[in-house]
Amino acid sequence: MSTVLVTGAAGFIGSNFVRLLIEQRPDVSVLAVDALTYAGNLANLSEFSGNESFHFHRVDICDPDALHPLFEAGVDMVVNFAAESHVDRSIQGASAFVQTNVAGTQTLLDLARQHNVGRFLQVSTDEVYGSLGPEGAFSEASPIEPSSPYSASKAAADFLVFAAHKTFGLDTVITRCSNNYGPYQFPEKLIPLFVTNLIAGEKVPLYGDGLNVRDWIHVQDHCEAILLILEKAAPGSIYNVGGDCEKTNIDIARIILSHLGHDESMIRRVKDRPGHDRRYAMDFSRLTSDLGWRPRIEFAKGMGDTIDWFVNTPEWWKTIKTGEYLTYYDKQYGRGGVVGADR
Ligand code: NAD
Ligand code: TDX
Repeated sequence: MSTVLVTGAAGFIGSNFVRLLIEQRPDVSVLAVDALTYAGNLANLSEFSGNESFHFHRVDICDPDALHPLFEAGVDMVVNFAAESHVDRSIQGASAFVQTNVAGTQTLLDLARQHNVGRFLQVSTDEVYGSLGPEGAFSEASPIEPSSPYSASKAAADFLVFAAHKTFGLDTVITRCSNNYGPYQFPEKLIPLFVTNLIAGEKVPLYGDGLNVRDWIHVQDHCEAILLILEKAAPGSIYNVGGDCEKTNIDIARIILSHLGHDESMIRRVKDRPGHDRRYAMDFSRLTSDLGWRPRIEFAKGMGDTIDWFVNTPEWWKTIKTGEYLTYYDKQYGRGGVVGADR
């Protein structure tokens, strides 16, 4: 049985990836690690509590002493989702982003090297490439030109991962994906914020002219790409992952408004985000030609299902809005414990 250490496992994409691993790889033991910052929610992983191939540890990726025993017990692969992930928060203050996204990634790289980990997958983002004009798409050869403190910290981490490969021969791979949507996304991000506001009868804040473009991918497609790259990519490789689905923010707002039976009077125009990247688009042809991956979930269906998930799972996001979710760890598992069977 191989052990995969998944960091940031209680977040949006990390928890969806844990679900995929447990469903599709019964021979894998999942070592889930998360510091449970405001963005980490144990409810995202509660269905695995008691599952023999799942173990949760509340650990900060910047803490080598806490991580050491986990690596010592034997880790075959690391998938690093742990990050401060929200651009607006990075504009308010960058230090947590530098700490977790840069220093935390280096801490994991050092431990992976010391403990002969077989593969280290860094979950990166399209935002490291900066912003596009109206034409073209980012390829893996595009210059790294991040705009926000968030994307700058993710770019720094990418360079450190690549350096660990080149200098020390660590087997690393980097994935750079576009904007994800789907269940369990924290309701500070565009889609879950707009959906949950509207369900609660509140207006939705649209930044600037609403014409910024993002490429949207369902989180399940992203997770399937990560698993494929984890298992099949060549050491040192970098892969773009995209949804082939460009939408302006006003398009997204209109889709959500119409699905929930509202009109545009529920849009509140607000001041633009400073340094707001205008457009992202991904050329992921390398991933298609090398490993045969393409996104499978059609956007209209994926968005409809996602909006319905938030409509049908109000207890999930309401406990986030009230802050109650922050008490789950202490309530359910006590302090410093392991969730799931002992290793
Ligand atoms: P998220 O904010 O929902 O989850 C991040 C998780 O990391 C949380 O559970 C949080 O508690 C944990 N974490 C934060 N600091 C930590 C630390 N120091 N130690 C341990 N755990 C810590 O983010 P997400 O949207 O799931 O993104 C996951 C990864 O994917 C990030 O690296 C992000 O940069 C990348 N990414 C996200 C998107 C997207 O659209 N959401 C797109 C491309 C790439
Ligand atoms: O209230 C809002 N109003 C609004 O107009 C919010 C939260 C966002 N927006 C706009 C800003 C962006 O153009 O919507 C777009 C999407 O915003 P976010 O959901 O904050 O995502 P983005 O900034 O594009 O970054 C996301 O995709 C890449 C993730 O948060 C990153 O972690 C990932 O790397």
